[in-house]
Amino acid sequence: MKIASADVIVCSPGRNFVTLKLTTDDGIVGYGDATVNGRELAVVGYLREHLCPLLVGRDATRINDTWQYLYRGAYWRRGPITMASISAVDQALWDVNGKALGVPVYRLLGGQARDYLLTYPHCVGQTVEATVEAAAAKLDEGYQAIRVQAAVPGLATTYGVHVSKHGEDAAYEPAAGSLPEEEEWDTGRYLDFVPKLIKAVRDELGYGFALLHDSHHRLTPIEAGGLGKALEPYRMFWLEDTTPAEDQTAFRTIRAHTTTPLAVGEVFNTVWDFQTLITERLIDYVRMPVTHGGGISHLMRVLALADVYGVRSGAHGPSDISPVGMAANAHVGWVIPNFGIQEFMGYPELTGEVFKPSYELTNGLLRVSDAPGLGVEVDEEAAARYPYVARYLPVNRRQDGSMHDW
Ligand code: CS2
Ligand code: MG
Repeated sequence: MKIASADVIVCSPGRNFVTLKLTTDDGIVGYGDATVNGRELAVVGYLREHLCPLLVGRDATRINDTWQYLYRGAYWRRGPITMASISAVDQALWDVNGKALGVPVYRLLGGQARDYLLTYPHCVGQTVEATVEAAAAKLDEGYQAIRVQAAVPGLATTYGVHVSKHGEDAAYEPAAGSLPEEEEWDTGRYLDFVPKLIKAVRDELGYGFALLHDSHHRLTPIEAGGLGKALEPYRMFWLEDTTPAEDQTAFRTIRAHTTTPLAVGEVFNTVWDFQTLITERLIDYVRMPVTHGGGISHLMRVLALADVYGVRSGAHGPSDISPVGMAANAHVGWVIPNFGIQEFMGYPELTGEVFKPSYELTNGLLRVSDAPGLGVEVDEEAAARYPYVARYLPVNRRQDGSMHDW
């Protein structure tokens, strides 16, 4: 079974997605997600100009060799663009091989290890009361885990809190065709506010569910340690991305000051980003998803290392990871011993016109289907109706005008 063609589909049904399509000489089609939010066309260029020509004619059954060829064979290794591109090839090859054998990908990965995947949605509000209300509504729907973010009093904008004209959480759907929105940040106000928000959620709704919060890389190590400590009474499931993610050693300081569980890695792309964090037991959850982490093959290796050190999975699952990437996350979660949780932010309605996943989300529990491969169909005619739209993520400035991490 040889790869006969490699094509890149770029579409924007509600938001931008980059999808690699591999077709074999016997007509089997496999898909892989390569979406890098706000830098989509860089991945398109990497795939179209540099990887697709290498793929045509290759043996589609040699997933491992192709991975090594693309990773070791490139002098310039790692980085989000390279690894999302390699990931898309890897996902598409697993999809092709599942379809060729008539089995879901999870069967090729060793088979089912659990009956469902616990997921968490986003609960946001402009006030503490509105956030508690949003959280209560999700718990009423049956969710057993929730992430809460609320507007910080005194700041014009807050990460993760954006109520669109439709009233939904559209925090990560940047305005089309414009320059990045500028958000405002003040660490002191944030640190004063978050323990109050989390306390209100526990006081009002109790402890019978997993509670998560995301700091989006905005704190120093000692500020993060202090926040983790302040949140200890509220038994968080995790505190996410406290410090800028480049610095693995920052977690030594954070860990020394708090027992609040820590999650990091949604912007990581290889096992090397986790080497210190995992082997020194500095984190509890790996946020790296299949799409940005070199594919199913590479994420499985990272999670095998994590398992040795008692670290579990918690894959990134925002709406900028396509349903193909979400399905790939789900197949990995289905088979590994150390599954923790899966983020499932949900998708704009239009996305469903292009991507038809067969996984099912019921009462916050995600189940993969027995459809061959990854189990996601892509309607290319529908994709053609929604061309790419230039969109940036926001940037962040402190009140004195200087840049801060977003
Ligand atoms: C966020 C992301 O889901 C999360 O935890 O941190 O939504 C992130 O901001 C976006 O995916 C960026 O593309
Ligand atoms: Mg995050």
